[in-house]
Amino acid sequence: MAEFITEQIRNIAVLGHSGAGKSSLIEALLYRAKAITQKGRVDRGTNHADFTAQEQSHHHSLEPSFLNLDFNQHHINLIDTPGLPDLFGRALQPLPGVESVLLVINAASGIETITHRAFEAARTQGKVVLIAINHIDGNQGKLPELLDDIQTKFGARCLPVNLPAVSLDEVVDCYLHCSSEADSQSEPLFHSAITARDELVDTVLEEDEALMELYLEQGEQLSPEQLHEPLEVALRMGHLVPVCFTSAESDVGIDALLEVMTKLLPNPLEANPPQFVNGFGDAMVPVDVTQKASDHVLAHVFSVSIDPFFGRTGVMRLYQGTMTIGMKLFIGEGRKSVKVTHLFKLQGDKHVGVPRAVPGDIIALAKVDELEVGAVLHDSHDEDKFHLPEVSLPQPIFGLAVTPKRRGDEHKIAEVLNKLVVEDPSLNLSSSSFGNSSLGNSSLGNRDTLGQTVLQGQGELHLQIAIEKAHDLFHVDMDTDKPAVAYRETITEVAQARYRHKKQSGGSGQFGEVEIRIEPLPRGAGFEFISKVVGGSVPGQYISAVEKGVKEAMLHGQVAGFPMQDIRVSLLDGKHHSVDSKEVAFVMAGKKAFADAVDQAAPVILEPIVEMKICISSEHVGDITGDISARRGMVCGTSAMDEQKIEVSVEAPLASVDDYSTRLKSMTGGDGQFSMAFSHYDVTPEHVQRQLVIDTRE
Ligand SMILES: Nc1nc2c(ncn2[C@@H]2O[C@H](COP(=O)(O)OP(=O)(O)OP(=O)(O)O)[C@@H](O)[C@H]2O)c(=O)[nH]1
Ligand SMILES: [Mg+2]
Repeated sequence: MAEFITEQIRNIAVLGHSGAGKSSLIEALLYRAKAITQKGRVDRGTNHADFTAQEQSHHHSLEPSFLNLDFNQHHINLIDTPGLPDLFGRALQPLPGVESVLLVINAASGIETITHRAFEAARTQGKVVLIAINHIDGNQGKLPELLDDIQTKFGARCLPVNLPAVSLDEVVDCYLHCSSEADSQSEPLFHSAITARDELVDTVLEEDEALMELYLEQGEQLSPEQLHEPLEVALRMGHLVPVCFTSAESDVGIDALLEVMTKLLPNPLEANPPQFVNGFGDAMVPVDVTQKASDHVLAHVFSVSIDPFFGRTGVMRLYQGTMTIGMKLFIGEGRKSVKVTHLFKLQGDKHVGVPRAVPGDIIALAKVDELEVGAVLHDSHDEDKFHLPEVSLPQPIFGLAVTPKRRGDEHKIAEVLNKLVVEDPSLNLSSSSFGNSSLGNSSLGNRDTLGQTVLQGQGELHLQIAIEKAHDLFHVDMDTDKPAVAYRETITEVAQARYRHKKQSGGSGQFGEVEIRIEPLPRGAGFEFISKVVGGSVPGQYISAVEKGVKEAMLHGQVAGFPMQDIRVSLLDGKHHSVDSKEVAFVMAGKKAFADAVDQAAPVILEPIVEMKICISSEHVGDITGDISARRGMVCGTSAMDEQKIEVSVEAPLASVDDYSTRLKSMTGGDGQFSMAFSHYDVTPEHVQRQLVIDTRE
């Protein structure tokens, strides 16, 4: 591999909806640049980006993969990403490591869910976006309409840098070497190439008044070289989104795309630099990276893969300094250094060893167990607290309870699931039933979910793929089931009870007597214990024993055995015996008095209520709101996201929407999306309580 400098590097993540042709396009680019000797095909499982057995059997990309090519003295790092909606979290993972996003759109299907989400994510993170309209072969008639649609949805700033010739066997350049001879080849499908060029130049000139004046006064044609700086400004500000046309099948537009990547897309020094910060919490201050080869080493890990053979491989973007074999690096605030023994460029499944890496490059480090997504590697303790703010990933909305098929595999399963979560931060492991910390925090004992490991992710497919991987790669088998909903119980009235625990068996006995009052607390308040004992009727050392007994009783409510919450318990009075009073006697008395009081305090079952935001096309709004009402949910409002998309805000009991991922897919043909977050607990309607009581008795 040739040596290169930072200015020659381009880092490009390829995003877009499944089937857009991202992996095929990468294959065509690699082949054209002679980085591979044979052009593989996704449908035959021979393309280089989809190299895992799982990807080859699914015929879809399932995780980010890293490829690179050298073309015209440039080194281009390409990151392929999955386009399946369930795997969008994985598609977002490489964004911190790149300057540019190539957003691929299938000309036959037009703008799809992931096209939208990827465009928004890329711009929110300040990435330069280049759009490729792929599958142009066979879809000629649809192209002008699609370009209009792109401009309507993503802004008039989306301008073609080439146009397909009417024959569809080539593309006509509109910017870099636009000529009058080729001018009319794109007509009547599109404008002439020169008209398209003028539009582009006008947009670029808006970034540079002096150049604009020169252009207007002298009527001079400006060369792409003269326009380079304002073009880069327009790209990084998002004022210009170049559009090009390709066919990964017939290789049309592949040369042109390579040229656009090398001549228009920014090198690492020209893009919006990532905002590193030093320190945490209130002490956090922004710091700028220098991107100098001679500076301290600073690298950020944005992807980690764990393979039974290769071990842990971290893919990182080098921001500063030169990384070399043999060098010792620190990871975050770790005191112990790690030695760089294996430094690689990844080419699909191939690890190609390199002796060094320069700033701006994407490289991999293998066999370092401490590597995690977000880790920062550096060679001086000055940078111990440097890090990049975390990329926000979609919240997990779907969970499966997992149990080992074989007894005794619990430990192995936990280990493998943890590996999967390290690789894919959009997965989540929880021992609560849903909504990770939001519900997890309120779990007091958790009778219904105790011991249940729940794997959470974006949808059924996301989790199915993870479980399949655990089986294929790590040879663990799991049973999966719908996770239990974390029901709770509480009381609705004030009650008082007195209980005497007395036991005389042979020698010394047990004696403890308590009187308590219980009262409902506001929702979410948890548990309070107050002692109002006067005159030492319950001696100080036994008061905490009473509290312990009450807490034990609260683990299993009396309606259906769910943990209890939102209750204040006041210890009012009691009796003790100078010989027979012991801690255990007061624990028992507390427990029984509490149970007797709950009996008289009209106990009820509480259920978790979630807030949901459902984003759908306007034609589905009626179906969705009707369905939500039928599921005991409440529509709180709707708002228009753009001309076609509506966001419906909803509150619903978790129990009736815990299969919503599958439900929404079937109601909208896969077009809808939703997010879900825990809101609060509410009293479960009586008929549902009755059913829960029957269910728990069975
Ligand atoms: N006719 C035609 N077929 C294409 C083109 N690009 C890709 N395909 C085919 O479309 C199918 C999907 O292509 P992929 O490259 O796997 O699409 P992807 O965007 O990587 O899809 P995911 O990995 O699921 O996100 C494959 O069968 C390709 O052979 C194209 O330009 N023209
Ligand atoms: Mg793919």
